[in-house]
Amino acid sequence: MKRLIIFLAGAILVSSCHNDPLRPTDTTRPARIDDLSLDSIRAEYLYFSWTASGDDGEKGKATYYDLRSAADSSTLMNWGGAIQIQGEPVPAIYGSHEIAAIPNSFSFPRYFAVKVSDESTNTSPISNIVSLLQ
Ligand SMILES: [Ca+2]
Repeated sequence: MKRLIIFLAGAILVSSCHNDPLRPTDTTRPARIDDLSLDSIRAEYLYFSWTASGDDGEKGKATYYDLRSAADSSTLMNWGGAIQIQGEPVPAIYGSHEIAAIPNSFSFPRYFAVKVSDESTNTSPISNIVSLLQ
């Protein structure tokens, strides 16, 4: 009986380990989003849309979006200094039409882009940039 308990404890440990050879580590990042667009500008919200990327390139479902903005495109391209925006949707399956309503509290000009990550924090390249000049 004691041996059985030790065996079970070992099995649980192995099944929760990321290095389990039966479940290889995910190293494939989501594909880049190339169709980010600003569809509608309202007094209170900006409405963005894009086509969902996947967990692995163009397959599956990613884990989270990171939509950011900056007052100039070079800051946005450097990413680290860009402002994170709240309100992105949870990713749907690859190819889905995604919509985000973002509170319109920006000064102009303003540039926007999005990255998408999977559950292993593999992150896509930066998307196309959308500019809002006035
Ligand atoms: Ca992946």
